Amino acid sequence: MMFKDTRLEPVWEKVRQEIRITPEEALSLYGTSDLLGLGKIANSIKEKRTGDRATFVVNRQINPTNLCVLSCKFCDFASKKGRPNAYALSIKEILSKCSEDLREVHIVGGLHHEWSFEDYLAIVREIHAHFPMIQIKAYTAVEIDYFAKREKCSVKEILIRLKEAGLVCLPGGGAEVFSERVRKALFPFKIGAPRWLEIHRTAHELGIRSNSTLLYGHMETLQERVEHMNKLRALQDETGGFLSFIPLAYQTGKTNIIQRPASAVDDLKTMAVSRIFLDNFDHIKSYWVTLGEETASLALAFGADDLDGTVMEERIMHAADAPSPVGMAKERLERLIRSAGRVPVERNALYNTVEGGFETRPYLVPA
Ligand code: V47
Repeated sequence: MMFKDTRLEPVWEKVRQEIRITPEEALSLYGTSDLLGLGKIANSIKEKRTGDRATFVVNRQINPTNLCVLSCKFCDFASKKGRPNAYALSIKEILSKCSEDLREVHIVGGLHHEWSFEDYLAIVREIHAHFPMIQIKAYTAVEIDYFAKREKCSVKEILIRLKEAGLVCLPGGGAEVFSERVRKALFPFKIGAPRWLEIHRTAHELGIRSNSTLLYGHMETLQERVEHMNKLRALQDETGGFLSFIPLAYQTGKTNIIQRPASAVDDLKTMAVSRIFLDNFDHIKSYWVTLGEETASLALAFGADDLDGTVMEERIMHAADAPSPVGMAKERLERLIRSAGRVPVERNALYNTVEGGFETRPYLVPA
């Protein structure tokens, strides 16, 4: 492989020999002017793992409530009691959003001041009872922490009860960026890195897989992004329980934290750096909701192997004025994947393919 920026050569050599790169090398990749060279390295890793395929899932996001006891400065979604946009869905309303064609429901929402853990648990139990064919991905580590504190019990107990009710994996939200500096400035009352990682470690120990995210493009530094990925890589070395990494481009909304969203160059670099750095992650997700369709499609040549899903009713990013659609028909997702020169493959929440094709490696619960 030839590079315009010869500084990419040592990284390419390591990738070829399957030697992991250091955080310093990951940080230096952000400094390259050879965007396409960086993309080629990430793409070679992606293609070695999953060839020309790109997966997607027929899923639906359900945000049961936007009422939230937290007041994170970066969030446009959360609301308070009495505000005109505040809402809380009933179980009946939630069930009416589910249908048998779904392979996954993705449930995340606010920390409701009046709901008990039993209320949140009932959502999982009822969906599972009525739609046993749908895999349920529900509640971020932030919610799990809230349930454990409200119930005065351990995270392990909460997760066991959720698993019994039908939960198969945790979404990756709530991680934001693992930086105490940013946490103090933007989300001081939300859990930090140690608790987020502890909750995911506990989930993995119980055989509950999970995703991971990085919220970027606000006030974090590039070094903080890499430190974040480094913490995820270390936990993945321990447990192997993460299914995917999802870089979430911050939607500027009305919070006035930053005036402009990250550039497409930054989006693609972040995608590529994560694919190269996170050598122990099977999947890197290009989330079209935050990237927009064009960048999300380009990202499939910069290391991403998955375009997430039909989503149907996205509320969190759209509360922050995300310009992407709120959902996408399956056919449109497939077209988007084909337009990127990839072969669309439908998957479920656990990344098993729906019709033949490849299987993800089996996950063994650590002893
Ligand atoms: O934790 C909040 C982020 C996350 C904004 O696991 C914002 O498969 C951008 O985690 N602009 C929730 N991001 C969403 C999430 C997610 C999404 C898709 C798939 C999966 C998965 C997980 O959204 C929050 C926060 O980091 N967020 N506000 C915003 N204005």
